[in-house]
Amino acid sequence: MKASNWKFDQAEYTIPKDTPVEIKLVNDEGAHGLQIKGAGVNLSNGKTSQIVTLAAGTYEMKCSIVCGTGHLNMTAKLIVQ
Ligand SMILES: [Cu+2]
Repeated sequence: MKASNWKFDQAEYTIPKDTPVEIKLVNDEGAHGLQIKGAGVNLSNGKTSQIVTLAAGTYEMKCSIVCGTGHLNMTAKLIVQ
């Protein structure tokens, strides 16, 4: 997942369920974090990746660092199927 001012590079990301997947955050521009609600993911402060195994569903992603005027627009969906 790539972040810039002020968006993620995709509106939706799809990963397979019940499979370990490495979630990686790349900041192309600015300083952003990534929080995935209900998935126990919070990438910020130098932590840039985490391996998760998730059940099927749709998870809300958002930037976890207050990064500027577009911060509240930094959302995306993680679809696990
Ligand atoms: Cu932000």
